[in-house]
Amino acid sequence: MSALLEEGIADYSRRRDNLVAGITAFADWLDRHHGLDAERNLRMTDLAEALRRDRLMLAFVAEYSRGKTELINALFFAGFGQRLLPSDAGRTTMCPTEIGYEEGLAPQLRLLPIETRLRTEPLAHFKLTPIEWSTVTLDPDDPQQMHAALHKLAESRTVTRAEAEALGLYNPDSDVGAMQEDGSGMVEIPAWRYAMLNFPHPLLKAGLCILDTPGLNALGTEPELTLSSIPNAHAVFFLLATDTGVTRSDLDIWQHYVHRHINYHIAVLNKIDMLWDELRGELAFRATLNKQLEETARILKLPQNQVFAVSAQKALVGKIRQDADLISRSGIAGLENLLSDKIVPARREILFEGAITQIADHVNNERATLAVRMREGLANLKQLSDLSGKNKEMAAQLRINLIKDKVRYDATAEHFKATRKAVRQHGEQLLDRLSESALHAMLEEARAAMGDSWTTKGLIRSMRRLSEQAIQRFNQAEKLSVAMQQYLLAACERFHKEHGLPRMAIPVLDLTSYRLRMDKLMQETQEFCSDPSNLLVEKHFMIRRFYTEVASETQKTFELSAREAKRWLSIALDPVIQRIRGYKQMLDERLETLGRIADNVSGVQEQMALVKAGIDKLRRQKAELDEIAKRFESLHA
Ligand SMILES: Nc1nc2c(ncn2[C@@H]2O[C@H](COP(=O)(O)OP(=O)(O)OP(=O)(O)O)[C@@H](O)[C@H]2O)c(=O)[nH]1
Ligand SMILES: [Mg+2]
Repeated sequence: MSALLEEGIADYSRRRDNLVAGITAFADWLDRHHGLDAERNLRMTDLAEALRRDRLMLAFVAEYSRGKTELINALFFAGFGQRLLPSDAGRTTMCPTEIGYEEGLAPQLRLLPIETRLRTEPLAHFKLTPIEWSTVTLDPDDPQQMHAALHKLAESRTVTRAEAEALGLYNPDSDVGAMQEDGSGMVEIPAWRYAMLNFPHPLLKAGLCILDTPGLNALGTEPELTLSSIPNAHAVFFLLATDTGVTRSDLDIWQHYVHRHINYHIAVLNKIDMLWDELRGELAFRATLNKQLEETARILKLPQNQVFAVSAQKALVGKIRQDADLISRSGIAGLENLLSDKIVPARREILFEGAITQIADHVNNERATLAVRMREGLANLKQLSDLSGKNKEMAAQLRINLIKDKVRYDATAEHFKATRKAVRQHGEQLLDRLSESALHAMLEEARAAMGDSWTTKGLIRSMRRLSEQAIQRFNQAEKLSVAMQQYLLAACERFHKEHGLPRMAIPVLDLTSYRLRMDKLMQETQEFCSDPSNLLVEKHFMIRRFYTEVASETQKTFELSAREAKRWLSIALDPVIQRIRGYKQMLDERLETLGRIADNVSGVQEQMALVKAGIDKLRRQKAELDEIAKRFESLHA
């Protein structure tokens, strides 16, 4: 692993840890000065936990034998001194492989048997059900053992055509999305459906997650890859080989599985060592390579700076032999720099900006509230010092004025109750739109319609209807989310305009990323439904499988948006309510002070001392909070 990449990842982990520490410090401050309630505490922990669990997902997609696995070996696992993941001529990686690290889980390879394809549950379900997987423990100190164990990723089995067909892995009418028959009626199929490699590598520990995929034939058979994993990856590496150029099936994969999604794409022209030719010299090599690079960028419609030329194999060999010249000629540094300078920082920005903004708003609201209280305390002090030596009728008059202020303020506070109610009602409706039971009813209806339908057309019609209904529900939820945020903003503006309280930051509920997911899903479904090859009667199996994944992905998106909305609802009103309470308390205190003086219960000096002590306490709180705010500011840098 390059020093730069290592540094980039280490910096990422460090900043993430600092952020988590900052959040904890703020939660502690709230606890000491407000008595942090259980719910708020939970929210802070949630935010910290979400940061800790964040994953940066890189997917490697290409036709078979382009060198995906070799590149992963070279980029991440050369330190083992050998080829760790199986990479060989012809089809090698037989099942999609997710490589990452989950804390608390021993190094291991988990494999999902291919027979699970006979069942209706989506892949997401199996991922949550460890018992369905076959597990091999790995010993990171023993590269031989690891190498042997990882060979399972290349395992295949031979079954009859009927068996392969039942598994949805063989289709006599099409060679897309299926395995080939060998002429004797037998079909070679993968032994495993999916693999998860848990491994304590520094990059993986820092939150990097890699998805290695098999070539074209296998991509089409697992809709979760095409509907969820690949579109949701943070970056997709698409590989080509110099010896084959851009073939028809390369283009098929690029167009169907990569380019149409909005993630960040990198094309990698691999195996440049095949162009190395001692007899032709460096210049001729460069010329040929540049021509191929330009051609690739043009065909794939990618900017040149997103197309890289490497030799994964020579990079791996160079790293294992510590041959600096070979490493340099392999071109791997270009990709490593891209990861460390662009992909990792971009992800970090999104993640950090989101979390920091959220927490910084919260801190700033607290700071503003403290400032208001201090300002009012000082005004109170001034008024008291003006009072000293004057008669107590003066105190009574001041008190009457203050009561008028308070009546006005109470009216605004009362008005806010209506806002609160409206926001809550909208929130409930929103959650109802996205609720599991609502979706469940829709899915059941679609499932029943599909069950009754004997024709492919009927199946397709039900699926289309389902996707339209789902997006309609999502639209309604999004509208409600906009409306409730507007209510809240209007209410805050009133406190500002009528009572001179500083404006405050309201937490933002942003469902855009989920809307994009829904739009994409809708588009995928429409395309699937209008693809003539899916209208064949034999494709019932495929349609049902596709349906299961659409349902699962919709469910996931609804669930995530609902969770986001719930979180928003639980925090959105908080800052305003805190502010209302704080201001009211302060008005009450001033009234009480004036009351005591007017009623001769206490002297002006005595009250002034009390108010001063109060201000000192606020100053100390503010100093602590300023320190915490500084921590967050330094994270922005
Ligand atoms: N000459 C040369 N061969 C390479 C290079 N990269 C990979 N190969 C070879 O190409 C073959 C295929 O590599 P893999 O890494 O298995 O390819 P893959 O894309 O993972 O293929 P599947 O797993 O089947 O989808 C292997 O024999 C590699 O050693 C390279 O840069 N140069
Ligand atoms: Mg492979």
